[in-house]
Amino acid sequence: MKIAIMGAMPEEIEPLIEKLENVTTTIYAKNKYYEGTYNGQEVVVAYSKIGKVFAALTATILIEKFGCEQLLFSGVAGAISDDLKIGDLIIADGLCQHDLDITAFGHPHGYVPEGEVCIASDSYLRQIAKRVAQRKSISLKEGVIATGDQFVADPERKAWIGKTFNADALEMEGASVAVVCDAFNVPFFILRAISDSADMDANFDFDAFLESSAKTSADFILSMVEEITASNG
Ligand code: OS5
Repeated sequence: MKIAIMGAMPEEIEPLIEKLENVTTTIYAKNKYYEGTYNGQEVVVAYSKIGKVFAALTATILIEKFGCEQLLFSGVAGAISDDLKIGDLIIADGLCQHDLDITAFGHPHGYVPEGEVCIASDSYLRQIAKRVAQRKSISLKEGVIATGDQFVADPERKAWIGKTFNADALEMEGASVAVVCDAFNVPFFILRAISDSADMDANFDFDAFLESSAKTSADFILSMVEEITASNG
């Protein structure tokens, strides 16, 4: 079984690539895919580029071209919940699109006909994450992550997203990965480490903490791959 690990930005996958063995690379549809092994487990790693469209493209290719049967996303996010501080980890139990709006037709925010507002991530993979967190005494928050094609650096927009979707964190790719994996019936998991608080200081904090938070997330994902391998063995 091959596991896909994706991020959106180079910084989000570099700590993963460094740990791979037997690496080969393929350029496909203007992106680079790293096939290799970690702890004996076959993995395919890629960053999509920023935003929902690029993320959907990469998730589709990981599944349809590379044959991945599980997908783990690793990256950073802006915090909504006051509980979340820079460097903290959050796993998504559900993902929604905060910028999807056909409310003019009487539908709720984030909803399109034949879709759903919130897509649930795989419960088995969440259990794996909780086991890893317990073993390593890492605190893990679980909650809704809201996705949109917008870097949020505005307290009002942040508060609206939090209230409308009951969201704890926000980013720009997770829900589109969820849509793709749900459509192909591929179990998926979205992990984010907080890089900023999506408010006035967001740009500054993002630049300062992208690398360290991306590494925190990537290290946790690698521990999950070890746990998945052990569970399958
Ligand atoms: O992937 C985008 C979403 N990520 C999560 C995130 C987030 N999302 C929304 N609002 C927030 N407050 C968030 N905090 C964390 C992070 C990422 C945000 S977009 C950052 C763009 C930064 C950038 N722009 N140019 N470069 C970097 C340099 C560059 C130049 C050429 C090629 C590649 C990079």
